[in-house]
Amino acid sequence: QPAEASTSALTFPPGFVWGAATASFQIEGAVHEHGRSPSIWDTFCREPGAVVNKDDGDVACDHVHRYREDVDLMAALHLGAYRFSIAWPRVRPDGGAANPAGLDFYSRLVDSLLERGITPWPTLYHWDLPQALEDRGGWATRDTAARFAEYAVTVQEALGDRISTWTTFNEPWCSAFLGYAGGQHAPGRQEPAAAVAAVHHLLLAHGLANQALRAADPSAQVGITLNFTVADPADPERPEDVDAARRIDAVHNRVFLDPVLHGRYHPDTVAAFASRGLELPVQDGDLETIGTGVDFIGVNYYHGDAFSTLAPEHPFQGAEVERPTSSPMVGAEDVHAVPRGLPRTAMDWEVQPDGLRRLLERLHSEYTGPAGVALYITENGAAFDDEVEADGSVEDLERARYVEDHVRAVHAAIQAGADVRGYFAWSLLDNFEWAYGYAKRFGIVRVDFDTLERTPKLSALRYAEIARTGRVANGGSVPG
Ligand code: GBH
Repeated sequence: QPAEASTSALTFPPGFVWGAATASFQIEGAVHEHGRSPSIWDTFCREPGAVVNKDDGDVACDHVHRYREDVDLMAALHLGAYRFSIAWPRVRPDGGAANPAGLDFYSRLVDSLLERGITPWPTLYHWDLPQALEDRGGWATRDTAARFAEYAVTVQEALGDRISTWTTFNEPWCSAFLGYAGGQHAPGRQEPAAAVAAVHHLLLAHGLANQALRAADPSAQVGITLNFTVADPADPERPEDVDAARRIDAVHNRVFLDPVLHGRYHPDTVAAFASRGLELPVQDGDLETIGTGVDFIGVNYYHGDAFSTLAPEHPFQGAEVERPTSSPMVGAEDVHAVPRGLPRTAMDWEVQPDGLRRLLERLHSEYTGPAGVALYITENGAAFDDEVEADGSVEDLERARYVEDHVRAVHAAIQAGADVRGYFAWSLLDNFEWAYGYAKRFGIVRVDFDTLERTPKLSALRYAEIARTGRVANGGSVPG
């Protein structure tokens, strides 16, 4: 194991943030407590065939009742920050009036983090839209953006005195395209026109909330987290594949990057949607609102892909769900992800740390650098089939290596000049992995879903050393 044997270490800049991330619906449970109303995920879980094993979020990690224990765990792991999300249906049930009991939970969570010197990093939306708002059209409806801005103000008023950094949305790509076009995620609609409308309304909601948060606290840092795919042509010599990668970039990455950072939609994105006869519902002034400056872009990176217009002989395996779904790649439905022979995780996602370095360098040079906007890795991690030893420990060497290899890739991007200021491991805990239910484990901490007992895995202990020292062993060249 030459990586571990090496004596040299890579040192991160002082102040670099080391954290871990979770999301409300994936860990909280307590879905009926203190006035929380159903979200689109509560409904979707009851849809036949939508979630593996018919799993739901009713108990999840029971974090609402165990948050103190979880915060203790974070402190033991030397985490400097904790990225969590706030459940809109807990704070404004049915999208209606503010609910003090729901807000109080987050207030207590924030206080216990601060008591242990852990910076709270809240995200306002990680996919749990109040069902009542979906019943009125959800993100396909413009009004939802205005409702979101009201909700953001409610949270700001309750927590703003203790929060320095806000993230408006987590991965609006998933909300729009998996939720409204592909149907893999709640609300499970398969209407490309609704997905394109959702893109614009999610962005508008981000812009309105960004303005409201800044007006309430001019010193607050506000950003948005996007999920990226690093799109390579499967065969760089094949013009159709080069074009396929360009179109995936347009409908996956540029679709949110350009409006947020350049105040316009990229022509490739507009063209991709137009190829399906679809148009973004832009009204006067929207792009100015959406383009209101941000302080950072949160980067969620799991894997890249090689793309081709030719179907691969051995395609990636999708979710083992029974419900029929469609392509989420509106305007690029003819494009296939082609396995390259790289190692894969339990999600069947290719492990390619160097994709993260390339992504960060590209974002910095093309989008964030020129605007003076910082980058944070807000999610990175992997599902593997963990084995529990007789003594209850989990020696998840693959996950530990995944994290360390990606941390080294972040270091390389910083060396190349990218302004990256933090890294959050996904996830603190094994949790409800959306359409895969509890069947896929991303935690650096194991959760026994019968006893709800938490046990740090080897990956947690190794990550804690990185967080404590701000250094990672120099593993030599980054593979992939
Ligand atoms: C993140 O999303 C989520 O923020 C988090 O809640 C989740 O638990 C975590 O990652 C692990 O899944 O095959 O065309 O559907 C995952 C982002 C975006 C990664 C879609 C896989 C597949 C593209 N995902 N991508 S497609």
